Amino acid sequence: MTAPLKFSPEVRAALDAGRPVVALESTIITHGMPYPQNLDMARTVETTVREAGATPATIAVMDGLILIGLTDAELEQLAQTPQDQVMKVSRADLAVCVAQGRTGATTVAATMICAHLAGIRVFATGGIGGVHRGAEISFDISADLQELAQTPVTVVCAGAKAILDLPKTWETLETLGVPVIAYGQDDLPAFWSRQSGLPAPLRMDSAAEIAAAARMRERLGLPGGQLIANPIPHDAEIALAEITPVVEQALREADEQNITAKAVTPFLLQRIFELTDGRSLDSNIALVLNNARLAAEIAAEMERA
Ligand code: PSU
Ligand code: MN
Repeated sequence: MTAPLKFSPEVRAALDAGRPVVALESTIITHGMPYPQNLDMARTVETTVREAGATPATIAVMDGLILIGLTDAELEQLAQTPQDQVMKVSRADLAVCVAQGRTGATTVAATMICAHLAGIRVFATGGIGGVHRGAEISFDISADLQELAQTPVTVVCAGAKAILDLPKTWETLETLGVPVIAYGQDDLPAFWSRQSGLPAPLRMDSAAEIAAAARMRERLGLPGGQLIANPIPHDAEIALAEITPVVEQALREADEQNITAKAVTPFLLQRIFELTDGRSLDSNIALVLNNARLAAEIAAEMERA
């Protein structure tokens, strides 16, 4: 029996013809941004991928099927569904969500699984999940990290958010054998900020190098993907010194209100949005578009070889 995938005609045609395809996640739409900016972002990121010469494949679960590429009506429906009515689907939830015919938005981990099932090798997002601050007590470590260790998809992000424990996140990826590659600079970027103050373990300056490294992993029989950390564009960044106190306030509030598990990231993102008068969202959208462009270039390089 094969996986219950439903391809949009656009994605099916691109894959059949060997044209570059870029996977996109849906948790960022339902749990990462408010409506209507989330819908606008989801549409713009698809347009950006097309303009960069690749085909976008937004991934989500609906009606017992894994959708690889959404129609505009499906995108709109997902973007409008309140957070508490759509499942946030990670590796642990994927089979249950599909089997029960529920609506689910896929995280980085689940999107990687679905992309791989669909034969898509490159995926653009904003930020990955990671090791949460206080993980030594809560044990809250995103399944995204383990997924990168086992599923062969190259994920383009803008680093991890400072809501996480960044050093522990990068250390964990190293332990899991995941190449963390800064794009075009020596430092790891930190989502809203170009610099984190942490040196990147690896650096690359072109999409061709990134595609070549992915191919070499395959030849060497190494499982898992690669994480590309692409710095936010200069004009959209919020300096680390400016965003850090905001993040710390949001973290204190989450603690006071006993927010835990899957609710942590959505709560923090919403509070940081409010505390920055929406600037964090503008930055978030800019970096997603920037990642979509790079992912499209990488996807094209992968098809070339
Ligand atoms: N980080 C962000 N924005 C997001 C997410 C993470 O900056 O929207 C989402 C992604 O879908 C990611 C998920 O895969 O949250 C991680 O959730 P958790 O920490 O519960 O694994
Ligand atoms: Mn978690």
